[in-house]
Amino acid sequence: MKHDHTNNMLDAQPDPGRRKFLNTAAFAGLAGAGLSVGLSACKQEQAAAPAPAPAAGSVTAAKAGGSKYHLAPGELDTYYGLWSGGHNGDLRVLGLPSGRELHRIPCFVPDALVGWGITNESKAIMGTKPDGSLKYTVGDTHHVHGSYKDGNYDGRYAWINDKINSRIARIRLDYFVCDKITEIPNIQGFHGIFPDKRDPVDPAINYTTRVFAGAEFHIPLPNDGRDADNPEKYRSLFTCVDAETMAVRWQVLIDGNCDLTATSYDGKLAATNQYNIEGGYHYEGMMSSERDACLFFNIARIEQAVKDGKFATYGDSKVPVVDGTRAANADPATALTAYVSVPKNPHGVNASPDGKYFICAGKLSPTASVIELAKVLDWFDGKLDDPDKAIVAEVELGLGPLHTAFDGRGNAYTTLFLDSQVVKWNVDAAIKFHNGDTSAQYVVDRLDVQYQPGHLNASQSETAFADGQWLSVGCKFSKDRYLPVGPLHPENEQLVDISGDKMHLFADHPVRPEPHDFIIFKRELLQPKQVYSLDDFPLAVKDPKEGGVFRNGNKVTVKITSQAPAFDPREFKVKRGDEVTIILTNLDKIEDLTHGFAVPKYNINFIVNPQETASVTFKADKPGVYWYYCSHFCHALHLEMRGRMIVEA
Ligand code: K7E
Ligand code: RUQ
Ligand code: CUA
Ligand code: CA
Repeated sequence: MKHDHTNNMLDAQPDPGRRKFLNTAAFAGLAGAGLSVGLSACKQEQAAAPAPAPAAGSVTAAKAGGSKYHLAPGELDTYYGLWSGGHNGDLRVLGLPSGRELHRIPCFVPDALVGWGITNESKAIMGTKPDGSLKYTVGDTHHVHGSYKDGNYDGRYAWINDKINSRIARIRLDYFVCDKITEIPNIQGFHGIFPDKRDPVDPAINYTTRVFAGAEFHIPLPNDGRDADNPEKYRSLFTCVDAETMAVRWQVLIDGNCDLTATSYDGKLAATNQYNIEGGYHYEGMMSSERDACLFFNIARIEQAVKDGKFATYGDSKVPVVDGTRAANADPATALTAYVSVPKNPHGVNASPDGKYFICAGKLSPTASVIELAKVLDWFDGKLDDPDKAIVAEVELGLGPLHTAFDGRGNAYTTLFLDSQVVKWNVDAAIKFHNGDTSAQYVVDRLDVQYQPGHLNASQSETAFADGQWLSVGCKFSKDRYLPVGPLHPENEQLVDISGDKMHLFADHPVRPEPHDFIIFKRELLQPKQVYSLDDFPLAVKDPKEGGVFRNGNKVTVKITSQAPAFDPREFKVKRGDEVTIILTNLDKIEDLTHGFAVPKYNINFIVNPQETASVTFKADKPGVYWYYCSHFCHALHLEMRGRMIVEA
């Protein structure tokens, strides 16, 4: 691909020697080059830059005992990272700056460690077919975002999308568990997701009450086999889900498609970037137009339209669908939507922490578009004659710009997939440059990353409290950066110190494929609980005396408690053909004292954390003796923690 560097970017171009080398890459040579580039950059930076001033949660505060970039044993990370797990279908918790993976939270797919998809409780959240089996066992998570209060994360929830089956999951951040999953009707390819940050009507509600969802794939509506070959019937919808009930509140019928999603700090606007306004079935069609769009939604007007009954429904779904198509929304006075045109096939729309701009990057255009939200509102108010006039800058950054993060000091950081770079640029300078001041040097710095970055995010970047300390870059290809482990490579999450003027790459963190988006925030924003309360579980067996076998015809309930190193009861009998439900409560109260419950040959294994209750139901179809045993190491007598299930012939 040819690239014409027309503006001041030459100053900030990467070393041409290295780029040439990459293009002619021999594997062995590449390894050496990557390593030496990393090390020499590191040395220069350390020699040149004075240590930044200490601040709570800052780079320097993290160093305490060890070096600036290394946590000594026993030191805790200063930031949490919530990572999507891609088609693992999970959500991961990383500690930063160490990059250590601390936890995986299963949501859309079964997980053998905790018994997700095995226990009745998790199956009820995941969704089952009439025969009780799981409705889906695959997932594809891309984007994770937290709930807000006063412009910052409030530590209540995180939400994550499932692209493959159009599901949205909520994670409780007190226990780090998924507590609800909703399948969104009428759509396919649910990709972008973003919580709102404030109510557009009631300013007292300065916290998240809605979550927005963008549908990437257009499908015939209704999708019942009728109109598969009629392009006119192919539609995409933008969806609003209630943050508390997780019910779908409403949907908007749009032209084109959705990709990623962003919300404004005042609660008035949500937006999605669109790359397929052409309605193409194949990539040639999807990239035939020179411009696509960033589509804005006027939330208060949409909700008024729903109240006024101006909606349709589709198929079996009762969800109200309002009309957000271009034709129906040409009059700003009543428009529910505004289509701002942006260059070819954008990927990513991100809200700046000052609340002023959404930035849309065009992956097939070397540019980013800066859209001023006040001007979008002006258009809705009839004060601006063309929504495209809300674009206050459209500047060239490099090849394949995807996602943008912020440091809270007026700078944006955009990944360049094709250039394998992160470019740091100044938003105000970009606006000046766009307005004709060609001396405005908006590119501040460039950093080569290894390799092909997709998402990136900076600490606190998606809040009004972006702190400009760390930038993590999700490199889709790690190539030579780790010991080879066969054909499947880990991805490379590179951590960059952005506390100074220059970006400083200082660590590679391998992650199991294949995360997309993530958020990074200060650890003090979460107050996780480490022991459950028995009262959280309606089925809890609160006292060992309540345990035992309870028969109702051929339905048998077995109530069991665990206290290291024994289950109580230690044995029970059922009859062949019984439908057995085991309810297990862990009465241990000590932090970190988790037990497992494994039953050979019955495909049962799950854990109960301190004071947690879980249940499983199965058919006792194999007579014999089955030792149920604790599968989670808990005690010196952990191996002895077992009992007999006797299935009588
Ligand atoms: Cu957020 Cu990977 Cu789904 Cu961009 S997407 S890279
Ligand atoms: S036993 S501490 Cu399975 Cu050797 Cu484990
Ligand atoms: Cu209980 Cu191991
Ligand atoms: Ca397009």
